[in-house]
Amino acid sequence: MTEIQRTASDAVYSIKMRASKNCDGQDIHISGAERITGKDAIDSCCGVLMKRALYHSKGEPDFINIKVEKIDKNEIEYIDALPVTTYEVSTAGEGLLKLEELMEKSGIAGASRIVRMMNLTYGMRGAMLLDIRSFERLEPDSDRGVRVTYMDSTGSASCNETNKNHFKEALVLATKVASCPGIAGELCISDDPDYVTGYFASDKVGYCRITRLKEMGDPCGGRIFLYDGESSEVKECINYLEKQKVLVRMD
Ligand code: WAQ
Ligand code: MG
Repeated sequence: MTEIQRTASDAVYSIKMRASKNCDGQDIHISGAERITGKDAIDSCCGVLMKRALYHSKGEPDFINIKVEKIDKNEIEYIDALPVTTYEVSTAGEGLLKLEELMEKSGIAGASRIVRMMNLTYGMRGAMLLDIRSFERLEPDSDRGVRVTYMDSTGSASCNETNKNHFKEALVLATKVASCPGIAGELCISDDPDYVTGYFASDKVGYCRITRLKEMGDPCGGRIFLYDGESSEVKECINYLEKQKVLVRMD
């Protein structure tokens, strides 16, 4: 018998995809996504992520990278998803006011100034990390920002969703970010031109979806993580956001 022996393996892998396009010599980000999965689902996950990269509303990529990395199961932290509330608004202006209101409710001062800083996040691959005591930006590289990785939801092992589930992926990210020591909250507007729902999330108010934060067709968007901690602990905070393996329980 020449049949390859397939043994069940409980090894766990991180799979990351990013896609970009060259515009006048500049590398423009198109799409990025990741999964944490078992060995037997690597194949299908890669296929799904590849399709996502190729058929994105931001355009056709010139460069696609899929990285598969074995990770230590014992390093994974399990966290319950933040509770979700949805606020229906009819205009982007109304949505931005709701965003400010939720920040104030979370005890964050200077909400309107923070919302205006969303303009500076356009084109970044990661998020702005903003010190809400000094209004200083804390990202080591302000063009790239801080990119949260090594996260997924439990039970997504089959990887069978080809279309991006904006809500589910954002809830995973927001839950990881809110669980990070020193983070007081997060603002997010999608940079996908056809996705206008955004959110504010914090430990205090949970994950608050706001149904309109920009106009349809607008390619702007970004994320700001609000840091309220000691400057000596910023490194640790960034390390958690970038490296800690997290699986978010959803049901
Ligand atoms: N880490 C840090 N920042 C990120 C990451 C990450 N892993 N992924 C994206 N960003 C930043 C980057 O600047 C993007 O331009 C911006 O966030 C928006 O990313 O409940 O789709 O992936 O329905 O376009 C919100 C869902 C969807 C609301 C958000 O964001 C809902 C979304 P996108
Ligand atoms: Mg996007």
